[in-house]
Amino acid sequence: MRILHTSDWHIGRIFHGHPTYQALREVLLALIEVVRAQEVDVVVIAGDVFDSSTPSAEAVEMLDEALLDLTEAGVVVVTISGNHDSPARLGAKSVFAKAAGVHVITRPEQIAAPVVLTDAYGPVNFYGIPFLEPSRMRSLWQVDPMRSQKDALSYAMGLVRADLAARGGRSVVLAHTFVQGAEVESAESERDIVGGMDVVPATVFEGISYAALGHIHSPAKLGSNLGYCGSPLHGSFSEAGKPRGAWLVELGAEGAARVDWVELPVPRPLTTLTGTLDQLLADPTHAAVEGHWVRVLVTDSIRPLDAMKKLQARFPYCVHIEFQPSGGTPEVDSGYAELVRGRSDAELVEVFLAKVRNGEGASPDEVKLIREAIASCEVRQVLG
Ligand SMILES: [Mn+2]
Repeated sequence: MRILHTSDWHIGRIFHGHPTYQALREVLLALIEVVRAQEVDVVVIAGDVFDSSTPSAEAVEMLDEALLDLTEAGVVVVTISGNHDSPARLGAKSVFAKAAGVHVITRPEQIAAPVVLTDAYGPVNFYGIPFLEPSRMRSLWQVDPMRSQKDALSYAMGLVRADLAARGGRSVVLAHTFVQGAEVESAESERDIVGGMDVVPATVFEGISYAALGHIHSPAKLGSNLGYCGSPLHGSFSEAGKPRGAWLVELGAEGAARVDWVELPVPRPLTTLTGTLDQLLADPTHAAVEGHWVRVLVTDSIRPLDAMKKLQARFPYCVHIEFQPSGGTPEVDSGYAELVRGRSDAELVEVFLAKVRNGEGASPDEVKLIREAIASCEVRQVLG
């Protein structure tokens, strides 16, 4: 049996203000090509199908299209809800989806009710563990302690093992959680979710033929039969350069016989450029990345005017600027209190400018502007 492991589609995600539907559609079409070319039998999606618990109409439609394409390619689909998904929304109409071979597992009650598929070597049990919130599991399962992901996943895997012992056969587990060993691949785009390092030891998946993990957005192989495949699109600049793809798992008589990485296209790579504004706008070596998503670290000692507008004239997908003046950012030292004591409002602005511009104070024109602006505020205050 051939299984393609993908996860964290995050349909509907906004990347620095830009929708990602078209880019994701392109990658998913490539994934469907892989499914056909590699004669995949089952596609597993390990959670965070949508980016939002209230997906837009376009996001819902996009998932329907992708699932329809997959079923038309002749595969069975098994998926779970991740922490970004609303279990109720993702699971809506799942009874009908099931009739088409799309198994959507969003409720903890479904953990020990595997999707059983059969190949020449017998049954393969697909267990889906949707993202679990320990505090909610405590009341459902009446188990103590139930405080961490480790507690929740250990208990869930106990349910899986008990069911598997009774059934026999090979097993694939889908889970959306942070498993130990993947820390290095943890990036900005999931760190807000991961929060504290509530990690689950990889040993909870021992004895399972293959564990298809989701939650970490870059690939991480944690053993011969478990790992993360990451998200189809880069979600943050910290993921730049990390591959995008899926794991192709060949299940033999005894379990995972081989696990191969399948590269998927990157519609628009991410690049970080560093330099002064003039250098960035002139340097011919940057021609190759003009169409990339670009983050720029501007090193001018004085913050240049209209930097974003100028950069976007050359790099239309420049989405983020950070100012890192070459002399370093001046420290607000203890002497600052002394510096501002007893100053007029206009003087305060001038002192501040000199401070943040490495000593370069306001120009005569700026002094005039500052004084006029402050005077007009003072007049308004007097008038009430
Ligand atoms: Mn995710």
